[in-house]
Amino acid sequence: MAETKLEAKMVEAMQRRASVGTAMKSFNSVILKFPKIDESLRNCKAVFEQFDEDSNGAIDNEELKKCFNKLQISFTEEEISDLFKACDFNQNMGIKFNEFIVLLCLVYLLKDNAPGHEGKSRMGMPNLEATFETFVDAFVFLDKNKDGFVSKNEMVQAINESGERSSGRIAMKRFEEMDWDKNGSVSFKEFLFAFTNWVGIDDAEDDEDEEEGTV
Ligand SMILES: [Ca+2]
Ligand SMILES: [Ca+2]
Ligand SMILES: [Ca+2]
Repeated sequence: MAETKLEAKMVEAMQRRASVGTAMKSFNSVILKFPKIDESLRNCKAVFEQFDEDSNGAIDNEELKKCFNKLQISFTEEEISDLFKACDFNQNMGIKFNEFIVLLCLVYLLKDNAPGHEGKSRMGMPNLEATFETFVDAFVFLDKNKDGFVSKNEMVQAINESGERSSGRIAMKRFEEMDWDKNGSVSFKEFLFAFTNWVGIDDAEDDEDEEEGTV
């Protein structure tokens, strides 16, 4: 089901991570972590601003390369460009703040296979990495059959376990919010985009549509 090389790598990394297991016990325990996640992501804004060198509210390919250098993330040009395309959701050639969070979290997941990294900071941002770990953990919790995607049934199952009376309806609604391309399954990337919405990260830049191309 993976469409690109990058997506295939992400599924692989997720499955590897899933074999370790999850600390999540219920969907509610995920929700309880929202306030802390929110705080941590707000701190991420400072990182974003630091790498948005021309302060235009988006990180372009060059800025991203410098960012990776600084964070000592050794990805090939092709990988960086693939990541950029994968996270530049509205394809306006720039990574907005919420897209940046998704991108960093994907990097976090992909770096999981680096040998000898257990228990060490992968990116030099321990607080943020703890939040990313929560995202990964939550996804592993939802992906019961460990195929690297969350299906509608898996979502319903997870929310049913939480014992909410209206859980079926909530689960469907959550699932539809997450399944951005409406292909019936939720990838980790889609999950992350949904999460950044749920915890209330808005980039408050909806009104600056046609600014690309200005030099
Ligand atoms: Ca910029
Ligand atoms: Ca699954
Ligand atoms: Ca999907």
